[in-house]
Amino acid sequence: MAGKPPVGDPVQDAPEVTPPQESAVGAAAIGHALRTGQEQMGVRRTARTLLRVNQHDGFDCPGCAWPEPDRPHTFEFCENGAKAVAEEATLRRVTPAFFAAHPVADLAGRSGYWLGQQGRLTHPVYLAEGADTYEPVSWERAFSLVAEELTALGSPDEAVFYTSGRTSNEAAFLYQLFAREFGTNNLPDCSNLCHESSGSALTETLGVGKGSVLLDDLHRADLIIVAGQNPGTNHPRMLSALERAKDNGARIVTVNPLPEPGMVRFKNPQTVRGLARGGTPLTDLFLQIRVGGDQALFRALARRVLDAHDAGARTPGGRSPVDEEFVAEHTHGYEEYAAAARAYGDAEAERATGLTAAEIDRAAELVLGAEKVVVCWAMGLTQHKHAVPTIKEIVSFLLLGGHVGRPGAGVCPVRGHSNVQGDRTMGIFERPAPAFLDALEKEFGFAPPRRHGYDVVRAIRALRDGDAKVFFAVGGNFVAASPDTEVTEAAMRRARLTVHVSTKLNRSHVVTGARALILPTLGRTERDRQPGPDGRGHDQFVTVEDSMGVVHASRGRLAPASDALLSEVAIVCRLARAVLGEASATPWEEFAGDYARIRDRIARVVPGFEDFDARARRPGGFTLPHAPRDERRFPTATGRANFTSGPVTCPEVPEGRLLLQTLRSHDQYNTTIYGLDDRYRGVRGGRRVVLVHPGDAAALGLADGAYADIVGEWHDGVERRADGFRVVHYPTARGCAAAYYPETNVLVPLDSTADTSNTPTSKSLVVRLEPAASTVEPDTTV
Ligand SMILES: Nc1nc2c(c(=O)[nH]1)N[C@H]1C(S)=C(S)[C@@H](COP(=O)(O)OP(=O)(O)OC[C@H]3O[C@@H](n4cnc5c(=O)[nH]c(N)nc54)[C@H](O)[C@@H]3O)O[C@H]1N2
Ligand SMILES: Nc1nc2c(c(=O)[nH]1)N[C@H]1C(S)=C(S)[C@@H](COP(=O)(O)OP(=O)(O)OC[C@H]3O[C@@H](n4cnc5c(=O)[nH]c(N)nc54)[C@H](O)[C@@H]3O)O[C@H]1N2
Ligand SMILES: [Mo]
Repeated sequence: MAGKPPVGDPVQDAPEVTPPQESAVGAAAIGHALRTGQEQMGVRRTARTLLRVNQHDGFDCPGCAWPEPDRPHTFEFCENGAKAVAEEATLRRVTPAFFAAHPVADLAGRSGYWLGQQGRLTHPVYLAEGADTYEPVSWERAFSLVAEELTALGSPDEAVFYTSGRTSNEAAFLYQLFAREFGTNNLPDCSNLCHESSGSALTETLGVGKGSVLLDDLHRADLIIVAGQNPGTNHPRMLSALERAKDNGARIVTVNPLPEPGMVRFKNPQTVRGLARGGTPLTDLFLQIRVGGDQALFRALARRVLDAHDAGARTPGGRSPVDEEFVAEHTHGYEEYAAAARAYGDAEAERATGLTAAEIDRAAELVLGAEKVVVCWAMGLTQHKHAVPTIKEIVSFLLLGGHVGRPGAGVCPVRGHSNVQGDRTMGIFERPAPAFLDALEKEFGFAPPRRHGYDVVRAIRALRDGDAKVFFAVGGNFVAASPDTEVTEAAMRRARLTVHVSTKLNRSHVVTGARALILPTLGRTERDRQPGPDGRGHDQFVTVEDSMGVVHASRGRLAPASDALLSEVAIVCRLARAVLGEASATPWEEFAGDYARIRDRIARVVPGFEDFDARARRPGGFTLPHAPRDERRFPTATGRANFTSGPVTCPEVPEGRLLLQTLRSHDQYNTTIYGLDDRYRGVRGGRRVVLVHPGDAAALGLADGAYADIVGEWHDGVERRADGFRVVHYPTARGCAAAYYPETNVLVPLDSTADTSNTPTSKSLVVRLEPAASTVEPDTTV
C-alpha cells in the first residue's frame, strides 16, 4: 500500500533499550510528574493545578476513569494524571499565525507527537474548499457553515457525530439530543474501540453493561484477578486500591502476556513504605498467558471449581465452591454451562493459554480459598474477535461462586477515558434503548429516530462509500485512533465537511474533507463562566461518571487558554440553534447560560439521576443504582443472570507468524504522545519498537537491535505494513509480540472486529516480521 501516514516518528525514533523495571511509581514518578508539569506550565501553575486534581472542590482528572476515594489524598493524582493535566494546562499556543505559517500539507507531514506539542488551540479556524491553509473564522460563520452542509444533506443519516470520552455529562446529553432532533442515531464514540465488548457481554449476562463493584468492594475482596490490564501506566491510582486490598489480606492473580512492572511491585508515593522502603509486592501469582487465551483460562478454572464442588470441597468460610443457592435462585443456564466446563480438557486449555495445567491448578487453589472474588480487566480482553465470549466466560466463572451482588466481589471492567461511561449513560450510543428514546420524546416533544446508527467501524465504511458526507467530532482523534489508518484517512478525505471540537492539534485536523473546521474548546482545568439565571455571570461546573458509576462535579479554576474559547456545552447549543432554527422547541440558550437547567432535564430523562443538580453539588457526588450489585436483580431477557456455554476459541497463528497486540507506552495518552520513553519497560527515546520473545526472535533470525518491518496477514489478501521497527528481545509470552498504538493502526483491518461488539481486534493481529533493509538513522534535531 502506498504513502504511509507519519503517525509515528521514523526520523527521531532511536530507541535505546534496557531490561524492564521490577517495580513501578515511587519517588521517580513524582519527579517525572513535576518535571512534565513545569516544562509545560511553569512552577507556580504546576503546584496550583496539581493540588486541585480529584479534590471535592476541584476538577476531575482528565486522565483515566478510576474512581476517587471518599477522602482523597492531598496528592490524589499520579504521574500520568499529571502529564494529562500538563498537556491541557500548557502555556504553549496554536494561534491563527501558527496556521498561516503552516499550510495543511506541512502539518500533514508532521508526527502526531509534534502536532500535540504545539500547544492549545486558541481560535476557530476554517479550511475552505480548495484552500491550502486554515484561516481564522468567527464562531457565527463557523456555525452557519456547519448548518449549510448539514441542511444540504439528502438525509440526516449522512451525518456522523463522534464523541471521545472526555466530554462532560452535560455536553454529551445535549449533543445526543441535538443529533436526534436533527434526525439521526449516528453517534459513534471511542467506546466502540474500547469497552464495547464489556458492555455487550455484561448487558446480555447481567442486564447492566457496567461494572458491579465499588472501590470498597475492591478493598474488601479476598482474591482479585487482573486480566489484560496495565494499571501501573494506565490507571496508576488503582495500584493504591490493590495495595489496600493486600493489606486487608487479599491475593492478586495477574493474567498478562507481559510481566508489567506496575503489577509486580508498587511503590506508593503517598506512603513511607512506598517511598523509602521496597514497596508492596502486588502479584501473588503471575499467569503469563498467550494473547487471546483468556476464555480458555476461565473455562479451565470453572472446571476446577466444579470438580472441587463434586469432590465435596469447602471454602475457608465453609461454603461449597459452587454457590448452589445463588445459582438456583438467580441464574439461568447452569446445567448446560456446568456440562460444557466439565468436558473442557487440559490439553485444549494448555494449547490456548500457553500455561501449564499446574499453573492453572495453582490459580484454582487461590479461587477456592476465597469467599469474595473480583475480576478486573481492560483492553487486553476487549479487543479480540472473541472478546464478548471471553467476558461472558468471566461472568459465568463468577456466577458459579455467587460472586456477583456480594460485597467484596464482582465484575470490574476498568474504563479508559475519564467520562466514557457517563457519555454512554447520557445517550451517546448508536443503538439507544427504546425506553431512553421514549423518555426523550416525552421530555422534549419530538419524535427521535428509531433506526440504529453507525458505530465507528460502520461510520468509516459509510464515509468511504460516500454514504456519509459530514463528520463532526466532540473531542478525540478519530483518524489516528481508528483501525486501518490508510482506509480511514481516505474515507475522511471523501467527506464534504469535517469538524473537530478540540483542545489540541492532532492528526484528524490535517486529514480533512473538502472543507474543514477546528473549533477550540475549554478543557477540564479551566474556568467556565456563563450568564447564569440572573445574567450576571456565574462559574459553571460539569459532571462526570467514573468507572464504578459514581457521578460527581468537576470545576475548572484556571483562566481559559484564550478568550475566544467556548465551552463544549456552548458550542453544542449554538450549533443546535444554527442548524435546527426556531423549529426546535428546546431552550438551547437557557441551557448554555446555566448548566443546572441541563441537569434538571437529565434528571427527568435518565433513570438514577433524580434530583441530579442538588446531589451533584454534594462532596463526592452520588452513586448510580446498579440492580445486580444492589439487589441481585438481573434485568436480562431471562430475568436472571445468564451463564454462557458456547465454544471456547482462541486466535490461530500459522507457523512462523506472531500474534501482535498493540498497546500503550508509559508516555502517551491514547493518540497524545507525551514523550518517547516507556520507562517501566526499559524503552527510551523511541516508539518504533516491537517486543518479541528471545526464543521466537531467534527462530526468526532477528537479533536484539535488528530492524524489521511488521506485515499484517489477514484473509482479505491486502498487505498491511508498518516499517522500520527495532526488535527488542522481551519476556513476553511465546508466539506473541507487542508494539505501540497508534503507529501500528495501519495493521488493524477495518473488517477484523469482535463478534457482537464490532470492536476492532487491535490486540490480536497475525503478523510476520521481515528483516528491514536498513536501520533508521537517529536524528535528535526534531
Ligand atoms: N497514561 C495513560 N492512561 C490511560 C490511557 C493512556 O493511553 N495513557 N488510556 C486510557 C484508555 S482510553 C484506556 S481504554 C485504558 C487502557 O488501559 P489498558 O487496557 O491497561 O491499556 P493497554 O496498553 O492497551 O494494555 C493492555 C494490557 O493488556 C495486556 N494484554 C494484551 N493482550 C492480552 C490478552 O490477550 N490477554 C491478557 N490477559 N492480557 C493481554 C497487555 O500486555 C497490556 O498489559 O487506559 C486509560 N488510561
Ligand atoms: N491499535 C489500537 N487502536 C486503539 C486502541 C488500542 O489499544 N490499539 N485503543 C482504543 C481506545 S481504548 C480508545 S478509547 C480510542 C481513543 O480514541 P479517541 O478518544 O478518539 O482519541 P484520543 O487520543 O483520546 O483523543 C485525543 C484528542 O482529544 C482532544 N481533547 C482532549 N481533551 C479534550 C477536551 O476536554 N475536550 C475536547 N473537545 N477535546 C479534547 C485533543 O484534541 C486530543 O488531540 O483509541 C482506540 N484505538
Ligand atoms: Mo479506551
